[in-house]
Amino acid sequence: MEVMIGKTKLSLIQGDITQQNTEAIVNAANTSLLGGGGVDGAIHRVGGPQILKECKEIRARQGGCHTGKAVITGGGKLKARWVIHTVGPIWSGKNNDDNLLRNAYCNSLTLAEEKGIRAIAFPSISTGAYLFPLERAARVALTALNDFLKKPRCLEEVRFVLFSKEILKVYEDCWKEISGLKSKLAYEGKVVKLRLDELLLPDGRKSIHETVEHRGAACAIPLLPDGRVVLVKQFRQATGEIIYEIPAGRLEEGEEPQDCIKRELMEEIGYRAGKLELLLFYYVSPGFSNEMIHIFRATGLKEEKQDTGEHELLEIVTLSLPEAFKMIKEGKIRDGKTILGLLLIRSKLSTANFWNQ
Ligand code: AR6
Repeated sequence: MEVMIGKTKLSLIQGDITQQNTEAIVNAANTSLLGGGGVDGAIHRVGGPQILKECKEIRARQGGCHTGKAVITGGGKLKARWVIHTVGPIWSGKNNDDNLLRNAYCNSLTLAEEKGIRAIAFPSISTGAYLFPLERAARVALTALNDFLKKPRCLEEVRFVLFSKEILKVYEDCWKEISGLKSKLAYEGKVVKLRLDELLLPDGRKSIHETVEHRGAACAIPLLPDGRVVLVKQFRQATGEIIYEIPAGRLEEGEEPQDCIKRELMEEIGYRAGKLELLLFYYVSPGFSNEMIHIFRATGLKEEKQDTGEHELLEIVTLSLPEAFKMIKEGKIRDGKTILGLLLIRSKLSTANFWNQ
């Protein structure tokens, strides 16, 4: 079976992993990296002693390979130029088995990407000597791949090489289930969209994941020449209370964070920033939203005529930094980006080079 996932071809075939002509093949290794039975034994047998020699060098450097991690060696006499050795979990029936198996696939794919590898072949990791239930392993493997390929990648082909007709059928049926999963936009508003994605869980049940899509935002700590900071105070419908915040705004379609915050500084507090430095960017709540915020430090502020637009209900508050830090401590400033931004400024004030601490 062959299908395209974005620009990457997924092939599911019956065969022997040692005979694949892909640029890399993946070995279902163990933590010692010293070889074993099954796929591992076959790869070392066909690839010759060079692979074991390189595995021993890796052992000398880092002492083997933890479960879920991956390392790379040359392919010795194999057709494949590279062998990625990963260690799947030994089935224990605990929830973490799924995570570790997922990690084995994700770390192998990431390593392949880092090496610029275009085509890679996987066996069915953990489902032989390590006794991971086959259907469950197929769900974890194919879901991990499907999720990995949601971002643009340079991989052109990912091939699963399954040892028997029966194993191939399990993987094919599992792919049919995954490709039938639905995703729908439940709500499209001015500020957010709500997307509902059907997910296939390792035990075969389906669940719905709710994602709040948001274009992202930019904010800034505006520092006046005398060291005071300018905040805004306003009633927030979502919290039902008045909140202190640094100036911030939602990105417009295609807008750069820097341009967004320049505009917001003018609109919210009536200042033009002479200098904007990016301090940090972070996901606000990755459990359910893709919103990312960029935090800047704004200095060289020049007062301009305030262009309030929709912001007429804002009250501008100017505080010394010690006053602002005290308000954080007392729980009076409780907006995440404001706390994070102010604490960053505080660290920068007290150390010459914040990031090299
Ligand atoms: N090509 C493709 N698939 C194969 C091949 C092959 N040449 N040989 C076996 N399989 P296993 P694990 C299938 O036991 O469960 C080793 O001793 C096999 O039918 O190789 O991750 C290591 O050193 C099964 O479906 O890997 C570890 O100690 C799948 O590959 C331990 O086994 C995986 O079986 C790892 O166990």
